[in-house]
Amino acid sequence: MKAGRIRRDIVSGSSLLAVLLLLTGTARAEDGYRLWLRYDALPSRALRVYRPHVTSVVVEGKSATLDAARAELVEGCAGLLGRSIPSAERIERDGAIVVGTPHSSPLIGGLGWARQLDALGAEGFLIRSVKLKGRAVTVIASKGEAGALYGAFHFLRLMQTLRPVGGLNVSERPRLQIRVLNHWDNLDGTIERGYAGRSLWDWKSLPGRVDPRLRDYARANASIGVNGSVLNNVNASSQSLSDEYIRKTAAIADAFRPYRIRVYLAARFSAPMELGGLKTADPLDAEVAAWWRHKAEEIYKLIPDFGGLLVKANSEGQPGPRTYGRTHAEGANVLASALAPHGGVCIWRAFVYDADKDYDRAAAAYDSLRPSDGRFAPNVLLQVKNGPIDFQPREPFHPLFGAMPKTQMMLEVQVTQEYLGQSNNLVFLAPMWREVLDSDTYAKGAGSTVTRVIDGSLFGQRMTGMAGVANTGSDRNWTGHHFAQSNWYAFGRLAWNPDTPSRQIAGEWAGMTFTHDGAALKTIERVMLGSHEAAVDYMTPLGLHHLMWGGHHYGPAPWWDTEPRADWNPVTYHRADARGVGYDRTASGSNSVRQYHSPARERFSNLETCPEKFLLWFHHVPWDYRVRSGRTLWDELALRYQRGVSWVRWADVSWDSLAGAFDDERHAEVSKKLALQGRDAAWWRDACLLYFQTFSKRQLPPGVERPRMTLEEFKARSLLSN
Ligand code: GCW
Repeated sequence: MKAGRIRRDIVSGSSLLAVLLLLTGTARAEDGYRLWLRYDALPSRALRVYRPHVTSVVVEGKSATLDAARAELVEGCAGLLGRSIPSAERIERDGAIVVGTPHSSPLIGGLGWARQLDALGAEGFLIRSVKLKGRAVTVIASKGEAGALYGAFHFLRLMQTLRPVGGLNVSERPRLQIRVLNHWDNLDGTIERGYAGRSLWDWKSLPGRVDPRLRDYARANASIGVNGSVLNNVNASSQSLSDEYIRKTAAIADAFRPYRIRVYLAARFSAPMELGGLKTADPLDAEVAAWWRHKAEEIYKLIPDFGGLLVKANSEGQPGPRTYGRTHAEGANVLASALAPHGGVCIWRAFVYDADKDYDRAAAAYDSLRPSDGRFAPNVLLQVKNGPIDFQPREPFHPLFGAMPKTQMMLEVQVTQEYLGQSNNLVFLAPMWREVLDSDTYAKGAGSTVTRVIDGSLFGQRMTGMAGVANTGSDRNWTGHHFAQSNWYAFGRLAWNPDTPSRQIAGEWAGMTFTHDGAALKTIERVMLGSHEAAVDYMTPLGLHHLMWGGHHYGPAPWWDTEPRADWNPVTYHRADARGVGYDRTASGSNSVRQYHSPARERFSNLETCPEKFLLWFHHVPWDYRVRSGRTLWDELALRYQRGVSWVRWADVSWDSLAGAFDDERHAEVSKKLALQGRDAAWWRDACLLYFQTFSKRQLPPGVERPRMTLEEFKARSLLSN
């Protein structure tokens, strides 16, 4: 008896050793590659609590997705709990984690949960602590395998964030159906607005060789519920739809499929001409329609779960239906009807603007798309950027939300930080996206939030979705800045549930990515949650927008007036003069405020009621106007810029205080980036204030530091090349 126990101890001791060796063997530098899916051993107090609840993983059935769920749980639980967790065929003891669908698993089929699971759909799941076969077990069940996989990741997240795993009764389902990353990746491997290396898709070696990294990309996405990737740039090359590239795309789709990521492609509207040799791409031309139909058939033959096509049309030089005098709806519908028999969707971007003389770019998309309301085919979604200009540090919500009740609308946010310090500035974007989601469009009275437009509850739209312009690349840590990973994470969490609070997202991510130490976590969360407001302060406070250097969009150039199009020049947007600063979009100006429903329209129109954060977006305001603080506009502007700079210093000191709380490697790398951010913030403040001062002719108020260079010096060199 005694000998037997000792022997067992030796056996379990040696398997523990094996796990430890395995962990050391696979332990690599803390380079950020593992993202939030780090499965290092939890603090010992957590181990004591969790270990009895997790003793084996029982995933009945075999399929690529079930295998993925099993592998993730076995590896994740072993890592987190510091001991090997076997995959078992059946429930043999307390603490089994039973995963699957009623179809794949007789154990789950026997629970009688079919009705509840049906209600949660193929991507939703239940996680419950129950007694099964006389044992205390945890069941992760879904109607579909995708839901089982999402449930597995959810369960791991509970442990990674030190939440209880006993007495569980979790019920989840995604609020939005299409949760898709848009990669602006070019076929030559470069990425438009990408700041983390080159494209993850190595087109040259596809389809023969598929980079194993794609599996980790898919895992990461599945862990946050992202279920689609548009692989190529919306400024699309026709080549992406060629036979050759469809075969390459199919290889990527194969790699993603176990993780339930569907691939989509961006389509160039004129592809029937460039690839098919047709004389026109007119959407009402029968040959053009046939070309798209055949193309769809060809794609679906190789990729049966292909998601669909994304189109940027008649925008920034892209071809589109307007070229042929057709509407956007006519353009979208020709692709949609080709995709419909296969269950695919056409996602049509609303980022369209013209260059009529004296027009207001903020009004353009609404004016050109709204007349098409009710004319789009049932499998078209209109993808609308959060604001009416272009992913600026802060914009009011896009007036198209709430303006097209008969059109299915998706929200597009930019995860890559084109206008927010790229991969040098720490800016956590969940609060920015929340601000838009929570905005009230008043389309059907108070409470008609953007969330309710896109989740379908306001207008009863059948298909729903959210897109994020991806920030991933070939950099070892995927996103350039370690904290930019949090924006990828936040995108997934908000697309799953657009009501998720920013604080929760920050806390989860930081806990999984950096540390379980409560005090350290609080500090990281505080830095994250204040970072967007701070960036707005040091870049474009009080509703200013589009002040950046042309071309690369990094750093300030409010003086810029040499772009061929006026609507690419900062001077068009700030309109500074001797009297004041800001864009009058009220009835006395461009009147684009008319596009908002009442009472938002009146609130924005009135200088007294306009939220201060949008003041200069909607109004041209005199330098001596008294803002709510009682200060003049000029003083307030200067102090906001200073506040942004001071915040970065505070963040830097806070970050320093975290030394030793986790690995030195990532700590040092973030420190370096914070130093750059400090430089950038001061640069923005100084360059903008010196420039605006040439109009305001006022002194900087006390508390604002003196610029370290002259305006001419700032104009002479771009921050990026500095
Ligand atoms: O933000 C702007 C970018 C362009 C981009 C465009 C768009 C893909 O500067 O690089 O083009 O938006 O969203 O289409």
